[in-house]
Formats: sequence, structure tokens, C-alpha cells
Amino acid sequence: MKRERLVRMAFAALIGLIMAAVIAWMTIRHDQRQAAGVATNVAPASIGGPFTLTTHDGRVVADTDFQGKYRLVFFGYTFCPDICPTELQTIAQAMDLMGEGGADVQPLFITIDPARDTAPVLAEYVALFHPKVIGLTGTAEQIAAVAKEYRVYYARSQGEPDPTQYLMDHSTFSYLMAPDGSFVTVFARGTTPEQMVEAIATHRSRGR
Ligand SMILES: [Cu+2]
Repeated sequence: MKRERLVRMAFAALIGLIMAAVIAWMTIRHDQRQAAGVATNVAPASIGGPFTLTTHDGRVVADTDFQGKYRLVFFGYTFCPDICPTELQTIAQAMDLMGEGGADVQPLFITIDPARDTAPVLAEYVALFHPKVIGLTGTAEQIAAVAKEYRVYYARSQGEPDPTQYLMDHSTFSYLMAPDGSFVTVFARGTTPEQMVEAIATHRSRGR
């Protein structure tokens, strides 16, 4: 009887130890991942860069045409069923919150689906969100180049043979670039308009 109880207690202790070890391991892994996330934010200088693209109203523009303006940059595509509309809505709300104070903030929507997102298609789409949003498209090569600069991943989703109906897989970060074109910060999906406004205000208060 006594021995049985001892065995049970030892067993319970062992389970406890294993659980503690698992929790410790999970915590360490979580911290490592966070550290990795921080590390990618520590090397921001290499995010962004020069580009030549076509606006939704057919003008050829370069990154330098937005010199002197904050840029809220989002990569997506007009056929996107959920994420892109949500993120563009967030950017539009941030613009509304800033009002006149956002006169020097330029939202840019860069398509990662240039095959379907021609300038007229983009024009119709961006108008749904905010009059200040500029849609940008280009050749497959131009889009690949700018996506690479911003570390944006995108790929046509497999399994949809219809060339008008396919979906795109793509990363869903929004980028805040400073008036000199340098990288300020990246917003993960789910960032609120208030947080975007705050990030711009914080950068302003530090002086350019
Ligand atoms: Cu999308």
C-alpha cells in the first residue's frame, strides 16, 4: 500500500518535471522567434529601394517622385477576396484620421498580380478605398524587382487553371517609408489605423 503511494507520487513528480521542461522549452523557442523578429527590424536599411512603375492613371513614376512624402506601401492584388481589402481599408482609415495632417503621407498599393491588374483595373479598385491611394503596376520584371526590394513574397496559387479566377499567395505587411525614402517600420496584418497614425507621429516628433 505504502509503496504503491510512493510510486504514484514519484510518477506525478515526473509528469510535473516533464511539463515544466516542455513549458521552458516552448518559452525559449518563443523568445528566440521574437528575437528573430526583432533582428529583422534591426536591419531596416535594406528594405525598399528604387523602382519604376505605372500609376493607375497611366503615368510612369519612380520612387523619387514621392520624395518628401511619407509612404504607406502595401503589396496586394485587386482580385484578393479578403486580406487586401481589409488592409487597404485600414490604410484609408489612417488617412481619414490624419486628415489635413496627412497631406504629406502617400499611400501606395503595388500589385503583385500585374497580369490582371492593369492600370484601369487598379484605378477602379483604389477608388473604392481612398482618393489618395495610388495604385501601381508594371511589367512582371518591374514588379518582381520592387517586391524583392521590400522582401515581399508572392506566388500564384496552384490548382486554379482558369486564368481569370486564380488566387495569389502573398505576404501581407504594410511598410512605412520616411520622406527621404528610407524604411521606418513594418506593420503586420491586424495593425489598427490608430497604430499607423501613431507610428507616423512618433517619427515626425523625432525630427527628420
Ligand atoms: Cu491579398
